Amino acid sequence: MIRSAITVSLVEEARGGPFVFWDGLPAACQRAAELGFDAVEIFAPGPDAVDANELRELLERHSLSVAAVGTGAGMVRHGLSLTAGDASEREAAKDFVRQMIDFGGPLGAPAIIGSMQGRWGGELDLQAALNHLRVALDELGTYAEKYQVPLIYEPLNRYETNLIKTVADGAGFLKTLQTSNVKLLADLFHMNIEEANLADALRSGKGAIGHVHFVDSNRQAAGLGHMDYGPIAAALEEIRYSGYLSAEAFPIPDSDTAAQRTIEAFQKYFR
Ligand code: LER
Ligand code: MN
Repeated sequence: MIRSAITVSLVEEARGGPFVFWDGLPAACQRAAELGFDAVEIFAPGPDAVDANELRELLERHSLSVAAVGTGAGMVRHGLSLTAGDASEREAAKDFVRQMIDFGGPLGAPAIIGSMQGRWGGELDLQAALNHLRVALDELGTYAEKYQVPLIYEPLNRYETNLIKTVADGAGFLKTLQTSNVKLLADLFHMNIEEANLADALRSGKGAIGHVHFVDSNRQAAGLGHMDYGPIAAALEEIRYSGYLSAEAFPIPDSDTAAQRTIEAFQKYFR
């Protein structure tokens, strides 16, 4: 069964970014539970930003799970990238992700590689960057096995990466890995820019999609743009997707309205 999740950012530097809740985990968990979400997705500044016991207590109190943890703070805060030209920088990026896997793993939450994938350019050509990415995903995907969670890799739109931008290319790339523990994140906002047809793209990711960012065409909450969710819901059902639809959207006009609209759209199309 597809489950609902909503993002909370604890990263001040990311203000203005596409996360629904911004006022700390206790408030986010309380509101997410009141609205009927199954889980929260946490964008944290680092692996030690959240006290694990306090988080467990909050999750238990509100009967919530953690859908995933973002790793983008490695880029936003520390300028790290898994495809940096410099080997020691790539190692530092992998260390950061490993620590985020150690944060989410015990909670059953996979880590997401989004902006940490970086881009090619300058001294680094596309093939070299893809090789760095392949090595990193193989290493980190294998590392995540000890928590029995996958590693989630997210194709991004052309303005955020020049590596892999579509679900089909992402699925093809995952087939070149040694590990089978890396799954794709299908972010409907990125897909709306890059894919010719969103439903067909989701079908091309059959068996490879492990997480979905649920959002509208304009990166506002589902229902506030012009995304056609009917064919998307049909495609996800057809490929038997059973992970989270996680709201990664701007808090427009405000967090609470974005959260309410999201859960309404979720219930309309996926229940
Ligand atoms: C970035 O645009 C994005 O979609 C995030 O999920 C990646 O960190
Ligand atoms: Mn995303």
